[in-house]
Amino acid sequence: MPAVSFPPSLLERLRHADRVVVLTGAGISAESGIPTFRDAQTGLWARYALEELATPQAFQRQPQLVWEWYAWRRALCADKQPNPGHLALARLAQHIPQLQLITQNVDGLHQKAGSPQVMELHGNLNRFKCFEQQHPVTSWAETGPMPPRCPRCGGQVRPDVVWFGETLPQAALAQATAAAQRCDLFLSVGTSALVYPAAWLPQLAHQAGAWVVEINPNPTPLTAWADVTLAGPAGQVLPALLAHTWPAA
Ligand code: BV8
Repeated sequence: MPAVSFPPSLLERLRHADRVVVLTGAGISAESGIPTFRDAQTGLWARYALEELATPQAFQRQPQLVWEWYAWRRALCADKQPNPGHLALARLAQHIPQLQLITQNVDGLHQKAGSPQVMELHGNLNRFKCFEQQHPVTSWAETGPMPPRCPRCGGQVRPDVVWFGETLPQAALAQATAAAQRCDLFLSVGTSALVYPAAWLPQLAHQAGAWVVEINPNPTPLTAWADVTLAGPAGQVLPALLAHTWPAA
């Protein structure tokens, strides 16, 4: 991958930015060894469409299959570590006190990297609730039926993630929308910008006059209108961006 060059205007803008929003997607976890969403269907799960696994209807139809898919993903993520891209965003928060880090990811790697504030738009693989009443569930007998049963209402336990066709956590979405509409700079990192409403956020920022910067080795629907496109892997581009912006740090 050729080295990415940083326009001096971007470095200047980042150096003096007050309000920066970063939206991350599965691509920022790729260098940690976690398959991205669209190639997550490797191996055992290749024969299922995402819509057969990541929807409430799929869970109601085949609760054990969906439960096992998420158990497989949890196991896949359990030993993965933040990569230099996650770590660079944790350092960015030290330079930009009002940084808003919004993630579509459910792997918890931004928190592991030390980012002080992480807005999880799509939930977290390691949080659970019951399907029927949304009761938080933290433990269950591993020997019992899968999915486990809610100790409060007997409902089936599911991962606390947002499935396709489900609305996002309203408070997080409202906070993310407000941040996008008033930021100076919006970084879209490692996302295909295909899933809504998250994919609206860079558009809102652009309409409000912010500079939109895309960090992705591949083109996406953003590439055509982003102010700057840094075509490279986040684990290389983000550390280099910080090093060029704050060389003495
Ligand atoms: C909603 C959690 C209101 C679960 C996820 C019809 C009916 C109902 C809804 C819709 C509909 N049509 C459209 C919609 C809306 C739908 C949607 O957007 N569908 C898409 C497919 C068109 N959205 C919803 O349903 C949302 N809810 O709208 O509610 C509503 C309700 C009812 C009816 C109507 C409306 C809920 C969406 C959330 C779904 N949950 N995840 C789980 O993880 O199992 S989505 C999942 O995919 C991710 O969380 C992520 O958000 C999303 C996109 O994935 P990305 O993160 O972008 O990853 P992807 O693999 O796509 O791309 C990776 C990128 O990384 C690539 O570009 C690659 O080039 C790049 N990359 C690779 N390596 C690197 C890299 N970049 C940097 N560095 C690298 N090293």
